[in-house]
Amino acid sequence: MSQPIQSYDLALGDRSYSSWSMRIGLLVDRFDLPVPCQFARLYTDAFPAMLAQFQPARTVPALRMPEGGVISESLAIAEELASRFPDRGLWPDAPGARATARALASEMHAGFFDLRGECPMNLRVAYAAAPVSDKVGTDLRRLERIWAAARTATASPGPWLCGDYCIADAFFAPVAARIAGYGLSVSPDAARYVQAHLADPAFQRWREQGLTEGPDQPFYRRDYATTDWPG
Ligand SMILES: N[C@@H](CCC(=O)N[C@@H](CS)C(=O)NCC(=O)O)C(=O)O
Repeated sequence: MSQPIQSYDLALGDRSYSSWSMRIGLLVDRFDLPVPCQFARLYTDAFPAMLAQFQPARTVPALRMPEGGVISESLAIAEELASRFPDRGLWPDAPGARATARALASEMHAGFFDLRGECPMNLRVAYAAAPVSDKVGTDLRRLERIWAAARTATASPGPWLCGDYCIADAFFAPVAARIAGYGLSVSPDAARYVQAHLADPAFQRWREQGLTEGPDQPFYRRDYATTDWPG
């Protein structure tokens, strides 16, 4: 007897706060992937209840594949989606640009701990200019450098780093949100890249849907002077 055809199933957290969820959620939206998403809010009982259906994952995003296995880790999920939907262009076609994009996404996945730790993603608020440490400045200078190098290496003609929007750009979307939301100072080129994310329709849809998900999560609140959301 043949097995029933199963669907993909993707577990995600708060759109406003879960940066790893955002990366994969943006890929699903932007590349029109047939991957149904379910959401549970961090710090609620619904979160472990959802993840209980996605064993052995303990974090979001978590992807159940049609054949039944579950994988977590954003980069693995992005790679797997790129492999399973090869006609959608999640990675650049050209080998050189693809290599650059892979390196960018990997560095994002493995690093930028000071920026991530001091400026947790919060798409519900913008601060005029958050006081951040020199270590965050070091992360920002590194981002400027690798973004500029990627543009040069791939001769990217448009707003994205390696030609058309790809996994590397989705991986930096939450970084763009942090730079914009915390009022962090970056080079003009980097600021243009941040603006491209803020103007991206998939980014805007994600952010607007997050605003309707319920009360603010106190963990992400900071006592800095606020300003209007810049996008
Ligand atoms: N390295 C993981 C990190 C995932 C992660 O930390 N997700 C957070 C939400 S953004 C989470 O599930 N937190 C819940 C917990 O740690 O209990 C990835 O790339 O997916």
